[in-house]
Order: sequence, then C-alpha cells, then structure tokens
Amino acid sequence: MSIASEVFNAYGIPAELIPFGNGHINDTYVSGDYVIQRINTSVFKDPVKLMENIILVTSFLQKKLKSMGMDSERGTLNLLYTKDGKSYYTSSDGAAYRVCKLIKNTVSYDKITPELLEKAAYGFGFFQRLLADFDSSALHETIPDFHNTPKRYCALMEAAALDPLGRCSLIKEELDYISSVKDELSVVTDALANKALPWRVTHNDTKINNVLLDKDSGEFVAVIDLDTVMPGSLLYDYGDAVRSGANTAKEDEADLSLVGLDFENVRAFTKGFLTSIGDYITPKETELLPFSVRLLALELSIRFLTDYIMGDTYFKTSREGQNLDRARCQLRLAQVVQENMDELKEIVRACAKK
Ligand code: ADP
Ligand code: GN1
Ligand code: MG
Repeated sequence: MSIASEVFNAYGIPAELIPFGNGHINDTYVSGDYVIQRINTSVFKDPVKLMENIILVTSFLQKKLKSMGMDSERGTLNLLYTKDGKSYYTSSDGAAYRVCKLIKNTVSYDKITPELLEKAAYGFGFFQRLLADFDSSALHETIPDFHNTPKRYCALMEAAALDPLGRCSLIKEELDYISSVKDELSVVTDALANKALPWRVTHNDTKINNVLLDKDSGEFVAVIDLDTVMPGSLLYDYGDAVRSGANTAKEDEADLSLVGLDFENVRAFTKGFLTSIGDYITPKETELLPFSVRLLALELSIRFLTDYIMGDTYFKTSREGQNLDRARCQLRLAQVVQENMDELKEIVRACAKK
C-alpha cells in the first residue's frame, strides 16, 4: 500500500495528494476538503508534544471565537483525529502525518498589497489578543530558544568554527557584519529577562503567508501554522511580519539592489496591528517596534547562514545557494531598516497616536 493510501485509510478520508502552499518546514498537501501535512520531525523532534500544543491552542481559540459569536470553523485550524483517536498518524516508513480541515475560499500571499497587508496585520493583532488569557504553563517549547537571538548567534559561530563544507570563505563579510552588531542581538532577550518587556503567548512565525484572507473580500479569516505558538514577545510577531510583508524583494532574491522597505506596507501593517492590539501593548513594546524589524531580519539571516554553513538541512531549498541568498537578503534588509530608522519611528508614532 502506498504511504498516501495508508494515511487516507487511517483517517477515512478521500484520496488524492496535491502539493499545497509555500511553507519552508512541513510538506503540505490538499485533498478535497482537507489539508494533510507531513510533520518535519527533524525540526519538531517530539510530534506528540507538538500536537498537544496544537490541540490546546486550537480548542482554546475555538471556544473563544464561539463565545464571541464568531465562526470557529473558519477562524482557526480544526484538526481531525485518526479512526483510532490519534492526533497524527505514523506511517510504515516512520513519518508523522496530520490532517486538518481546509479553510475554504481563502488565500495566503508571499507578496502583498498594503490594503491586504493591513487586514492580515489586523488578524495577527487579533490572534495575539485572543491568546491574552491563555495559560502558557500548559504549552511545550516545541523548538527550544526559537527566538533567542544571542543563542542563534552562538550557533552560527559554532557552525562557522566547524565549517564542515568549507563554505565560510565565501561569507566572511556577512560573518564580520553580524559580529559587529552582536550587542544589538540581546536587546529583547535582556528586556524579557529583566521584566522591562512582558512575556506573552505569541505565534512566533508570523511570515505573511501564515495568515489566510478571504479570496473574494480580502478580509482576515485565520492565522495558521500554529507549530511555534509559545511564550515570547509581541515584538517577535510584529518584527517577523514586517520583515516578510514589507520587503520589496522576494525572500531569496539574488539581486540585493532589489531589497528594500516598502513604507506603504510598513504603515499598513503597523496600522492594522495596532488597531486590533489597542491598549494591550506596553510603552516599551511600542518603543521597540521599529527595532524589532531589524532584530528579526538579523536573526533570520543568522539562521539562514547557519543552515547554509551546515549543508542546508533545516529550511527546504530548491536550488544551490538559496540559503545564502536568503541570508544576504535579510542582512541587507536589516541594514535598510537601520538606514531608515527615523522614518519607521515616525510611522509607529503616527499609528500609535490614533
Ligand atoms: P509550513 O509550516 O511548512 O509553513 P503551513 O502550515 O504554513 O506549513 O502550511 C503551508 C501553506 O499551506 C500555508 O501557507 C497556506 O497557504 C496553506 N494552508 C495550510 N493549512 C491550511 C488550511 N487549513 N486551510 C487553507 N490553507 C492552508
Ligand atoms: C519558516 O514554516 P514557515 O515557512 O512558515 C520558519 C520561520 C522563518 C521562515 C522564513 C518553524 O516558516 O521561523 O522565519 O521559514 N519556521 C520555523 O521564511 O522554523
Ligand atoms: Mg507556514
């Protein structure tokens, strides 16, 4: 029996596997009214704990949406269980497959207009607020130290010292730049540690294609890709979404002259996010919003570079050198943010005033 037939049998759903979406981590397929994902177990090492988190978060969100008179089928992921009651199926080749309902008539974007980005931003802020009274002590840390940027820096330095494929000679300039800004990398982790910033339950992977918008109206429908919902800072969600939604270039652009910040998109995201966040945000968080875009771009460049040095084992790649291009784009973006910090601060100030 093929693996696909095994999965269908386990769930008792109709067969046909069509690759779906542009995620870098799991393998996603659509089959009729369902989305099937082969969980990347080298990234999520404990699928049992991962799925416990997804169940906790989605059932919390479903209840909350219902209590607000909202559509809990469309407003978050709805997981299916196997015929024998499991949250995922282990196939005969040892892989882990999960199934959830397709959220119909929706679309996610890699590149987005300001109008749609404002709606997506509203959704990310709304998601954050829905989780405001979620008990974080019940959550497992699905990827330890996911946004611990200083630890990400240490991992990069360790990888560079090993240099298993001899790739570091090509990236001296990038490594030097990252080392020169090392002190900036601990701004948020330090502030969380000394309680200048609050810990919250955050999404932690707010790339713009992790939000679904209605195909016809463009209205926000749901925040998806809930694998990294964990305690974190609101700044991670804002910074990651802006670095992905306001970059003028694609994430793996080889021509760095195309990398830039689309200020209309920054404004649109900030407006939508702050509208749904309201007075939930603290002054210190507001102050650090512009910097968070730089931090998240630096952090992701560190992660892409580490993966490049180690042989491209974490992020999916479709061509040679893709992780290096991705890393260079994020580094360039971090520099552009720095060069335009005053403009970013002005955008945040204007949106926060309303
Ligand atoms: P990854 O962790 O690999 O990024 P995602 O969970 O983000 O995987 O899924 C990849 C893509 O599949 C998403 O960007 C989205 O376009 C689509 N997708 C995933 N789940 C659903 C769903 N329940 N309904 C509609 N689209 C979905
Ligand atoms: C991954 O899973 P996906 O494609 O939505 C990654 C994010 C990165 C992003 C960069 C669990 O997101 O942290 O910012 O790629 N997710 C994980 O494109 O590592
Ligand atoms: Mg995703």
